[in-house]
Amino acid sequence: MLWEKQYQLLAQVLADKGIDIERVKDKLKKQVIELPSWAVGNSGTRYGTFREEGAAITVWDRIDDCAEIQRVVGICPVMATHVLWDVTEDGKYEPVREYAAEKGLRIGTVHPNTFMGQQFKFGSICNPFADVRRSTIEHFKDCVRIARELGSKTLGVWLADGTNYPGQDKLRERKHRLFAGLKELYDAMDADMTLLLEYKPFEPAFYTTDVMDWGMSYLMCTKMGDRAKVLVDLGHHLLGVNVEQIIAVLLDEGKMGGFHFNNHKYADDDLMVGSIDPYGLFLIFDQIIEAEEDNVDVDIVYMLDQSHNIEPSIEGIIQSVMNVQKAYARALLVDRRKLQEARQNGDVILANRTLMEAFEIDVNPLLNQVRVEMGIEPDPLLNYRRSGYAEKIARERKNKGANTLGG
Ligand code: PSV
Ligand code: MN
Ligand code: MN
Repeated sequence: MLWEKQYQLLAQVLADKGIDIERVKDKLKKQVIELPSWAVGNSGTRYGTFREEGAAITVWDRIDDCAEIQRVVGICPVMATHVLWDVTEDGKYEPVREYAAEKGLRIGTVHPNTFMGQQFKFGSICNPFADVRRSTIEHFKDCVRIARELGSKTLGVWLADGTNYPGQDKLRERKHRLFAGLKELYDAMDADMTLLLEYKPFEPAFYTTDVMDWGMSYLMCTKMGDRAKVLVDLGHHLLGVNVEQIIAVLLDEGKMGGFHFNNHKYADDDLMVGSIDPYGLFLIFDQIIEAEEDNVDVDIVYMLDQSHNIEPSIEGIIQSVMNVQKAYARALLVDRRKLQEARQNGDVILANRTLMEAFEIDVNPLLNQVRVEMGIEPDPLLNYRRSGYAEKIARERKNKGANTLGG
């Protein structure tokens, strides 16, 4: 195979640079990305949803699909869940955990849902009405119990709270309510659980959003304690924001907790990660690896959070996982000695070129080799296409009803 020869050549080039390819492969094999259960069902925009014949309808379908994705990619043995969606019809969670385990998956980050009920018109824990705040906190506490039942140690909180008009509510008071609510959740968690707090600049609220940026998330997490960290959803930034710098700051402060990977061009587009800006994704991983090399304690939960509106969901997810792997692999191949030397000499051009050189490496042969060593086929997408799984679920699920989840 051509890629095998290319791999041999790459191994030689890296050896000359003093980069240990075995170490790189080992890191790539240990990478773990949580699959979002909600991404395999039908999803869409507020204008409508295009149905996919084989889209997952039940929680069992979602587990089956995640297991199929894991079969071909090998680095996603974990399914992230939304509590309202990933439950049996009679409200049980243990069977979900058991079925996932049967399929070789464990349940990862548990996401409370405080945005889909009528009561949330004015927010959840920031709501001006105490009864809504109270019932949201009850839901939070319930999520701790659910996480226990699912065997999960991570809660991922995104709040849709905000206001639409100036004057609508007192902003400082909303901040107080926000902290009070989060703190109750934090205190209700087990000692080995982590709370990840996601931020988003706007939508569904359009004037103010209570957790609007990393600064607010960082502030809340710092006030809560060590087991609260920031969750960075790549689509939740205004245009031009330097996300990799945010990552660097959070890593340095010990508050970088998790990612929701996706890509955007305009707002919270939820496109396949790496499809619009693969270089930006590489620069994020570069920060992570640089921190690791500097012995910073890096403990990050990686998740996808995407909405596959026009592409087949499972294929979109497979492609996304591969894009993340490529970015990670390239960042692992940065010639850090050369980079350091260029920096010490104030050689901006060479420093930048060193990063670009790693970004430009064709890492497909390396990733193919990693997969073969893991006992899976080198090309996950072709492997999936050849398997007949898409046709099977289309046959079995067709006409069984449409299930539409948010994205
Ligand atoms: C909000 O836009 C978000 O990114 C949050 O993570 C939600 O939990 C997710 O989308 C799914 O609706
Ligand atoms: Mn998200
Ligand atoms: Mn989002």
